Amino acid sequence: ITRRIAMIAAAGALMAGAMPALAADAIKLRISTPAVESDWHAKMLPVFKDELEKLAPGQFDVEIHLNATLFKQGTEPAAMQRGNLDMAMISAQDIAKQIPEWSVFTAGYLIRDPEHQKKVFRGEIGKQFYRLVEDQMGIKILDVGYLGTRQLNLRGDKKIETPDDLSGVKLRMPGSDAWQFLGSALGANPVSIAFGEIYTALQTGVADGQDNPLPTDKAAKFYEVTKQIVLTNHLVDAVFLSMSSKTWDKLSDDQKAKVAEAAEKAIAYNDENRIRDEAELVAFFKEQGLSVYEPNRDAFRERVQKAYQTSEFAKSWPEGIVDKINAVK
Ligand code: KDO
Repeated sequence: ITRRIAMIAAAGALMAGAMPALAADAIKLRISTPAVESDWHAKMLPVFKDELEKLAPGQFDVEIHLNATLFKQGTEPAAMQRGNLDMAMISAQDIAKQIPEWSVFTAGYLIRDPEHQKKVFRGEIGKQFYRLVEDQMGIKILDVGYLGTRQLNLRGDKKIETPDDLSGVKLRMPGSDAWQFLGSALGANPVSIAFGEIYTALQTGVADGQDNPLPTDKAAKFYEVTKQIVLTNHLVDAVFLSMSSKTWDKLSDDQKAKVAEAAEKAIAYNDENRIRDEAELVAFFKEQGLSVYEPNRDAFRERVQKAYQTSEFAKSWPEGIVDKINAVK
């Protein structure tokens, strides 16, 4: 009997030894996002997967979950921190919940354009702020992606010139203090609703409007249930393609470099397409019958900047950070 047990054990060890060559041994990378399939930051995920497969064949098994089906919007950082999720595209607003300094990047009218955004986050300021996320949250930011410039999108047809015109408007914003604050800084009454519920909220009048970049308004078909887009340019928004440190730390140096390279390619794909789309989409929305126009942007900028400068958030910003961000050329 002892011999038979020894033989079975030896056979088991042999099988186990054969396993690493099989694909089952590939490192699983589960990504979760609320993004809809046709939006560019969703489309960049298969780009990431394909690039990684080219660079490191058979080493990774990238699994993409869209529409917040795996984790609810805003819960991705906690899921990565617990080790239940490998990757996500997180926002500055998500990070600011745990690292107050990060709220500086939730401020309207601070980052000027996509180029400024790239320079800020790929430069010294980015390094400093990414380190905080690594040290305090156990999340490794791979790269910054341009989500687009947020604009107001409303059901009603009352013309909006200044923040005062938004008084009483129920503006859907994502559910966190930093997002809600932006809604009130714009002059509206913010209501907290998850991304996946915006369409119905607009359709039924639970919300009078929402704010998102133009490519997202198109991808999620918000133009079907709204009448106007007010080009406030109030937030040059970012998504940070990130990985749980629990997963990152398992990778070899070579695998880390390949993941970073694939991430950069995916982000480049997102950014190029999104920037091109933003330039072309005004015409699309006009064809759909929406009125699209620029309000008095100076009035919005002044009100929003003042709201942030005098806010509780600003008290946690590192000394001189706004000037440093402004000075990035
Ligand atoms: C949104 O809910 O309005 C938002 O644009 C916020 C972003 O941070 C990001 O979560 C985005 O939704 C989703 O990726 C869906 O596009």
